[in-house]
Amino acid sequence: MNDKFRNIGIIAHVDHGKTTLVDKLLREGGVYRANQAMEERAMDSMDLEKEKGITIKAKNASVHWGGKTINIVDTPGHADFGGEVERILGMVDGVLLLVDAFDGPQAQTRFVLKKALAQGLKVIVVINKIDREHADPHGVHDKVLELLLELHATEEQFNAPFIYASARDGYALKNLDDPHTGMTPLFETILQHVPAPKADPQSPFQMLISNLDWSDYVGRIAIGKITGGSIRIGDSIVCIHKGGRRERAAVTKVFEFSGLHSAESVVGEAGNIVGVSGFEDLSIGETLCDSEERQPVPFTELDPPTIQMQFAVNDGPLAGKEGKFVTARHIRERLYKEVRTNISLKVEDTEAPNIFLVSARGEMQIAILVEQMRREGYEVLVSRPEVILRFEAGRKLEPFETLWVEVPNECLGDTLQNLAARKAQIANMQHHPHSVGIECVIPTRGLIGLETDLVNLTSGRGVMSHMFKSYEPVCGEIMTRLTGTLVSMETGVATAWALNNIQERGRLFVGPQEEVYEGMIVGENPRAEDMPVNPTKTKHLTNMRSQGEGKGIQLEPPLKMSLERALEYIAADEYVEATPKNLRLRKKILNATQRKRASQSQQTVAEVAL
Ligand SMILES: Nc1nc2c(ncn2[C@@H]2O[C@H](COP(=O)(O)OP(=O)(O)OP(=O)(O)O)[C@@H](O)[C@H]2O)c(=O)[nH]1
Ligand SMILES: [Mg+2]
Repeated sequence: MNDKFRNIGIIAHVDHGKTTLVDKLLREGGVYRANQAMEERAMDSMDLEKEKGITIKAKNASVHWGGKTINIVDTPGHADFGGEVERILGMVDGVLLLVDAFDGPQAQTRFVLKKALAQGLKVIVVINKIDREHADPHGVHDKVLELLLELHATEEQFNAPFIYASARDGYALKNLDDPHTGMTPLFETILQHVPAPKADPQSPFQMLISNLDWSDYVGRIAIGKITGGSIRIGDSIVCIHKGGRRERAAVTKVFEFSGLHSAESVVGEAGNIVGVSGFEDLSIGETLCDSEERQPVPFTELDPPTIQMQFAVNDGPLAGKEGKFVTARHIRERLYKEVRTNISLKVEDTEAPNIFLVSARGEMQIAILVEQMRREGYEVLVSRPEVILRFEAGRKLEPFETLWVEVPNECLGDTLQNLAARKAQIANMQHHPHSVGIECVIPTRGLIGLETDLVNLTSGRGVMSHMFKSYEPVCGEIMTRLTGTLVSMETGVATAWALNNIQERGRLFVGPQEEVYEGMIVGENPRAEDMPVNPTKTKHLTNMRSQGEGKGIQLEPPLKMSLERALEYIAADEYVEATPKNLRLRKKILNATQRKRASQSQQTVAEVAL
């Protein structure tokens, strides 16, 4: 035991206020000088996190309170990033489970709580956002107890302390009618209930790698909790790699967390969460220790990915115009680099040297990776997400999820119809005064595009959350897109005149003066088939051309999809072309004749595209 430290993880469903709570803990933990401006949601430091307003990566911070160092790990709440939560649980000794005082426990509340209980971690329940209108902290308290029962919490875990908080307004309470005294009640509860880390300063050095970081000065940094002994610069230590290979190296730097940043430290002490540099080639889940003779620290395997997509080299006519990194080697290196830190992703080579398979928890996780790659100057083609099938005893199995949807009463009919088309089986319906809660079991395939449909069906008032359930026999076809496409048959520049004619056939995705190419999807055909069109056509000029011709054309603004929307929109024989400045949709096979031949032949389109 090392009583100087407390290590906690902050876990919850998306948007229940984790990062906002960390802001207030940092402020009261003395991270900011009295008059220093405080950034909102300071832990969401990545550009994409700021833009999207969600946490994507788990991150460490640290504060001092009551004579102790409290290491805090903020985690993402979106289901696609569940792997980030799983991997950090080995680093902490307790968790703050945040639950929105109005929404109550949601799908990801259940997922993260289940994982924390399984690790035997101490739980403190924080019912947050009690300032919200219609907040029901008592009702939510009962629902959390029900959830703990359902998840087979031990008696000790069931007797978890409850704190009521408004992270936004900066107070936490042990009882709802207590006076507001900032975050003190929460700090006190943490010190009382989260045990000091079980780590003996006298035993040999040992640390499980729970996170990786990179610094231009020292290279790769392994982050984790020291579960035994201590470490200093110059110490000669061993990494037990996956598969058992032992590698020895000297420690070049030791870091510890201080506020939002990490700072160099003379010694890494037992029980503290630290960063260690000295090894180049490390993965999360590996063990650092003092000697080759030791056994690795057990690492809990993560839930497997359920969907996969192809990442292919951009071979379209506009390839390489914007991106710096466009070759198969570039893309391959970038993907394999990603999986070293993003361990719930998997990358595989395929038989085609220019195509890689990336597996993930959900399309959002892949969309974030593609977005990051675009910003770094990569160009890549991405296919539609497909679920990962399994074969057992001669049967074909696919992943299913439990889905919770809450919609306003008047949208119930349309929502049920949409769910039925996605092969959802309704398990339970709960009628509230103005809304209905639907619980159902749905194939993961059926979730693709559901969020967009729900926004449209309920004018943004519906909420949904889902959680992987099990692999079951495949349940038949799901039609996800009922429309066809308008496909360009020429390469060139789109003209207003041509687009004006095309827009009579369907919805446009491109505007005048945009570059198009043969096989590029330039619009949506309301009918289910693909229709060839020529967006580059110009009006045949005659000598008799009257004044004003070509003017007065009114084009509808083209539909520009977000990356996530585009990924769920495309069909199996299509790609999203992602470049630093553009997102285009295209057919995998660009040439019309070849495409026709491929779809007629016995082989699947996918195979021919390889
Ligand atoms: N009314 C109210 N809003 C809050 C409170 N705490 C957070 N919020 C708001 O809830 C939204 C989400 O807050 P975040 O702190 O980003 O939530 P999060 O749990 O970190 O979200 P993810 O990391 O994406 O899962 C923001 O708009 C916050 O301002 C609170 O106590 N009361
Ligand atoms: Mg957050």
